[in-house]
Amino acid sequence: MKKLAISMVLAMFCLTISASLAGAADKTVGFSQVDNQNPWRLAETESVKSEAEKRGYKLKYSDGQAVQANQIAAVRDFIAQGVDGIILAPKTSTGWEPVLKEAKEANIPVVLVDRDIEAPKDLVVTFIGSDFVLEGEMIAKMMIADLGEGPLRVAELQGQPGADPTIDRKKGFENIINKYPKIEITMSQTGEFNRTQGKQVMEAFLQAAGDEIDVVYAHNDDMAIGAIQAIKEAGKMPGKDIYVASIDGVRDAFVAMKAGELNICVECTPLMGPSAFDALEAAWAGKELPDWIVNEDGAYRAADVTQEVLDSRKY
Ligand code: GYE
Repeated sequence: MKKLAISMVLAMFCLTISASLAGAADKTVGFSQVDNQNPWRLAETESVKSEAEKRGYKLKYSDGQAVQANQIAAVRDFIAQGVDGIILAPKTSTGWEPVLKEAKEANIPVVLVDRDIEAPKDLVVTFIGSDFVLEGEMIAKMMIADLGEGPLRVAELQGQPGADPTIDRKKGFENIINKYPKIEITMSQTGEFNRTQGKQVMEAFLQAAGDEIDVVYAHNDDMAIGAIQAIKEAGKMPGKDIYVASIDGVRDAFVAMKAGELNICVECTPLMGPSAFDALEAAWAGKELPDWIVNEDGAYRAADVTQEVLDSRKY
C-alpha cells in the first residue's frame, strides 16, 4: 500500500514536471532588440537569449540595427507568426501605439525592457528598467561633490535622439546643475550611444574649444570611452585635465576608472532576461504587474575600483 502510494506520488510528480517542461517548450517568444552597437546591448541580448534557453522557450530574435521601422516590422512579424509573448527594447519613446494595439488584439503580451515609451499603459505588461532621471541626478551630485559649485563648463554627449534614457539622463543632470548658476552645459550633441560617434563628437568639441571643457558628461560608457581616446589624442589627460563621467557600468568603464581616466560611473544593469521572462509568465498566468519594475543601480568613483571590484563585474 505504502509503496503504491509512494510510486503514485512519484508518477504524479514526474507528470507535473514533464507537463510544465512541455508548456515551456511549446511557447515561443519574440525579442526585438534596438541594436548591438555597444557592450551593454550585447550583454542584454545575451541575458535574454540565455534565459530563454534556461527556461526552455523558443526565441525568435531580431536586431533592429538602430532603426525603429525595423523594430516595428519585427514586432508585426512576431504577431503574424503567432508568438506567445514579445520582449521589446524600444529605440525611441514614441511611435509604438499602432503595432502594440495589433499585439493586444492578437492577445500577445508585450514586455518592455530597458527603455520606456509614451503609450497607454494597458498596451504593455510592464516596463522593466532603470530610473534614468535619478541616474543623471546622481552623476551631477557626484560631480559637484568632487569639483565644487563651479565655474564648470560641461560638454555633454547625448544618447540616441528621442530615446527615453537620453531624454531623462539629460533632464536629471539639469535638475541638479540648474541650481548652480556657475555650472553650465556649453556643448551638447548626440554620439548615438556608441564609441565611434562618441569619439568623433568629442574630437569636434576639442577642436572648437578644447581649453574650455572642464567636464565630459556622456549618457553612456561607450561614448565616454570614445571621448577618452579623443582627449588623449589631443594631448590632454582624461580624468585629470578633463573630468569624465558616464552611465552603464560595463567592464570597459571599470577598466578606465581603474586607470584613472574615467572619474565616475553610475550603473544601469542590462541583465534583464530573468525579470523579462518572469513578467511574461505572470502575464500568461493572468497576474497583474506594476507599470514599472525599477532596476536598482549603484555608483562608483575611480578610487573605488580595485581589481576585486573589476573581477566581480558581471557585464
Ligand atoms: O545606456 C546604452 C544603450 O537603453 C538603458 O541604451 C539603455 C541604454 C544604455 O545602448 O548603452
